[in-house]
Amino acid sequence: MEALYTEEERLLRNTVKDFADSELAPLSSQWDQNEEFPWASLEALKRMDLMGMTIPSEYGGAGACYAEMCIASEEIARACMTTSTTHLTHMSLSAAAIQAFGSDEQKQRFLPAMASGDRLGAFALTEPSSGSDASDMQTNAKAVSRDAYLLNGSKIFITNGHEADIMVVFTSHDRKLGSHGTTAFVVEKATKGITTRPMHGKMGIRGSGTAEIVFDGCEVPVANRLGEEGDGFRIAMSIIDSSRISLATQSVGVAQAAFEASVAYVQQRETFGRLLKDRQGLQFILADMATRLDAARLLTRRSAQLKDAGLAHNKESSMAKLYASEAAHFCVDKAVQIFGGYGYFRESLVERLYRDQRITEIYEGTSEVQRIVISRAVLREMAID
Ligand code: COS
Repeated sequence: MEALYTEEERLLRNTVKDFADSELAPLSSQWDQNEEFPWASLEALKRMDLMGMTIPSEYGGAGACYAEMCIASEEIARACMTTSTTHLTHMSLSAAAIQAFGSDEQKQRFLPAMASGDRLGAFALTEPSSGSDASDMQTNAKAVSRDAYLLNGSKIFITNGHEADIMVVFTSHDRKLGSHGTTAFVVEKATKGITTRPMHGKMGIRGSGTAEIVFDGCEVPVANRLGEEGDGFRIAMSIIDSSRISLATQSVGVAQAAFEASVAYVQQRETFGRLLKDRQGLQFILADMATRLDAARLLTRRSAQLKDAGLAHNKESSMAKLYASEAAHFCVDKAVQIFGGYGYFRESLVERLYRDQRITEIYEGTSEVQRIVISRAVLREMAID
């Protein structure tokens, strides 16, 4: 696998890996145990210029391509899933939506502070009654003058929702129009009429912020609308298409962490007078973990390369996200099994990885939604008529 990377990519991996091991990993347990937002980790990412990695250099970012982003993001997730979730929501959802669909004026206004990490982003799509069925939004945007809209409604499970300064918010102006009645806005947290309520008690990625957001007569200028009225769902779906690549890479990162812990453990732990590594049953498990990990990484890299080449990648990013999250599930589950009782306690790394992994099969489209996307694409491509 390493041989498939260029010299620059290997250098990038080594640099981010060393950084993540020394600055992110030591804090990861603290964020988890205290349900504490990872501000110090974000400061470290800012110092490394990673907050705006994929934002073009003209807006203050590093201008990295998706293949490079995958390499860096895998290392961040390997070290700390809480930090990874916070970082990817900011960069691959929120900033990415402004980057792809904002006017030049909007990009100049919002992206530089997001690229530096001085202003954190969120992406508010999910609502209490619309998760997988994302176009069925109830948050209403009503044009009240030529210059402004009033937003009313609520969003739920929004990552960075309480902490973010800038939110990309999806609304409906006419529910009868379904996905064509949706509109996206960039909403600044300081705007009147916004209340955020942190949601506590998650199983994993416990330090990441998750919030409910209520819009109560929140006035947003027309100048903050992304695209035209009616473009909202298309914007959301197209950004999520790319962001699923980031999520796949995050899954590879958490799987890699579980794999490395397992490989180290079987070389130290003895049962019945022999090291675990000498037992074929354990060797077969490691072989399956290694194979699924590489397959997940390759699918992810392919979708990133398609994205970088400007080619369609809707099916391929769903495949990468689906496969990588399920491969990660397999790896963390086997890791806990290999560690036995030691893997079942809070102080064990694999216990946290087991909890942190689970969300990768749920957010940014459940595994079931990925299967819908893939099967629709396959049937379209292979239609007989
Ligand atoms: N890119 C651009 N446009 C897209 C698109 C995409 N990936 N997917 C759909 N669209 C467009 C379609 O072309 C269609 O437009 P027209 O009516 O003009 O033809 C419109 O959006 C509606 O598409 P479709 O009918 O396929 O939408 P569905 O309601 O059937 O929903 C799924 C499709 C389930 C795939 C979608 O709702 C989804 O991905 N849901 C999960 C959302 C999610 O990830 N939520 C988690 C949020 S955490 S950030």
